[in-house]
Amino acid sequence: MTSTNHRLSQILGHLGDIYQYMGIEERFRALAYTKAARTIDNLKDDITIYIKNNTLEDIPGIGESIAEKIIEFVHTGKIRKYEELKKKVPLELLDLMSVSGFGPQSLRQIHSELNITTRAQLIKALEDGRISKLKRFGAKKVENMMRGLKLQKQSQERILWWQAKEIGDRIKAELGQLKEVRKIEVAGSIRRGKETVGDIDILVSCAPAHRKKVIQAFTLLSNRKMVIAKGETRASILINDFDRQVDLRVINAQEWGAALLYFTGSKEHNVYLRTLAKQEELKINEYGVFRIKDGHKVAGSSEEEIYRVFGFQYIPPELREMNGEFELAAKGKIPALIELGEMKGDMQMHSTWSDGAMDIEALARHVMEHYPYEYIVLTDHSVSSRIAGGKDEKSFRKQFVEIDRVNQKLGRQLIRKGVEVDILPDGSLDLKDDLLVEMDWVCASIHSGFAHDNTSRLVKACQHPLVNCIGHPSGRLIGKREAYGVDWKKLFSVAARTGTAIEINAQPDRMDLSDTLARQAREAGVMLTISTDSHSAENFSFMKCGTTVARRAGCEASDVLNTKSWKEVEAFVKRKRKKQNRKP
Ligand code: DGT
Ligand code: CA
Ligand code: CA
Ligand code: ZN
Repeated sequence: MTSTNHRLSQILGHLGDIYQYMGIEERFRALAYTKAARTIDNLKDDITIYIKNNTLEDIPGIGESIAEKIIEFVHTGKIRKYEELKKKVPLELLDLMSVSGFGPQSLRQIHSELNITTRAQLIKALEDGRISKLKRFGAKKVENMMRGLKLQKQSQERILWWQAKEIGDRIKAELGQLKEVRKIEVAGSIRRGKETVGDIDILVSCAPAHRKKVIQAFTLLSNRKMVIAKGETRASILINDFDRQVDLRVINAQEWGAALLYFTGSKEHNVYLRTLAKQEELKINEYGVFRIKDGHKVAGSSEEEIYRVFGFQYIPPELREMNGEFELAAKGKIPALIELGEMKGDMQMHSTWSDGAMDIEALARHVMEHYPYEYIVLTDHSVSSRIAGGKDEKSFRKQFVEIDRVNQKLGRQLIRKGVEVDILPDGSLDLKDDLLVEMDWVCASIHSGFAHDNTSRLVKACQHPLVNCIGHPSGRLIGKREAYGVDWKKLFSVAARTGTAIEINAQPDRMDLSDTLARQAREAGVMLTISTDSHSAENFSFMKCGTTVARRAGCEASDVLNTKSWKEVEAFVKRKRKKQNRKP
């Protein structure tokens, strides 16, 4: 429906860019197309309705010439002028026009004199000195261009959710100190818990008279690098952390729910709500929900209220990805998503015995002081993880004695005996069964052979009666290392059948299982664990990262083993040993 508007708006926007590229003689046309693109993207009704009613030219900014193009697009799916022009310009370079050091004139010269059409060719020509030989391209300009390119690349990259969340929380705390700020929230992909984040979105409500002051304070935040834009109700800055962009929107208190819903997204989730609204003769935007016929406001102050208007249960931000959430909400079947406070233990961590930074006693005391856990499982590495200081059977037996000593000193059975045992290339384990059988919890992981499909190794590990969990199952490191190949369907079915848990590793660059895989695992009946894989004191706080992944996977507490008491963990271990006919 609005997808026609969207596609049309994109093409008109590209035309605007092309005219801008063509230079100063075309500047009015450039402006007209850019504006028309924006207008059409914000239209409530499908553009075809305007054509039918012959009201195209009533839309502000749509003159005769653009109206013709629109009609052509709706009838033929194309705009001939666009097809023609896009053959003449280096399309891939057009989004560089706004980057410092570039600009239409420079790009045209580079294109016509060096026949460069792609970003890669451009970088090469900058590096091998061809560009600095062009007229009007001095060393200083070239340097500026290089810097511009680097910055643009950085801003295009995405950062980890955890990093973005820290930035968002910091800004929320700093700006929230302003007494004029009534409510403040971090919205966008951070609020939804997406594993990587593009930019940071902050929403503030305040009295209209205080907007100016709030926006001023935002542009003066302690970690700002530069101000990108500043208006009456919004502003954007770049901050020093990862050169990230932060967008601020300032709204009135009675618009809070509508604005929060809008700026939390996802875009697809919002678009669907808009479609529904239209069917019910309503209009939804960042200011509220309104009756179309008389403009009467039906809802807007809270998200709950807005969902209710459409007959939906409240949908938590982590589920707003057009992933079946509306079907569930309509039936009142949104899961009671797992909460951080429901975690009763942490089941993967490393001490100085392998590659951790804290000795066992310090680690235990840190946990006791900061976390309400009933248990933690110490899982140092096994022998073949040499770089990680992996230990042999003798060392683990010594460690058992140390664990007993610390527990006794603490006066409670906080620390449980575990291991992160290596799964060897043939799928066998790195430690003998007669040691593993004495462990309270055995987590098995792959630390080698990342280039292969590892399904058979993981399946074999699951079939081992003494393996209770598969650690960081995909092996990915976000932005650094791809996951190895795994037939997930097969693995999940074997894990469910054998009573083997699968880990959601809560390290921010792992999030492994990912949200999508964790969802599949849950649906296959696999018991999950969420563990921080802590190597130092601060790492324990990553649990929040893990519960966020689980929430996005639709998990309730009952889907995650370490929301349960240690007694139930023991029962889980016993069941598998018994089933696989190997008693301790
Ligand atoms: P990101 O920043 O790439 O990680 O992802 P988001 O989801 O934070 O996206 P962003 O920052 O572009 O926009 C924040 C929210 O604002 C987005 O989730 C939904 C809403 N939004 C932005 N642009 C549009 C739009 O054109 N239409 C609709 N319906 N919503 C939008
Ligand atoms: Ca964002
Ligand atoms: Ca944004
Ligand atoms: Zn590991």
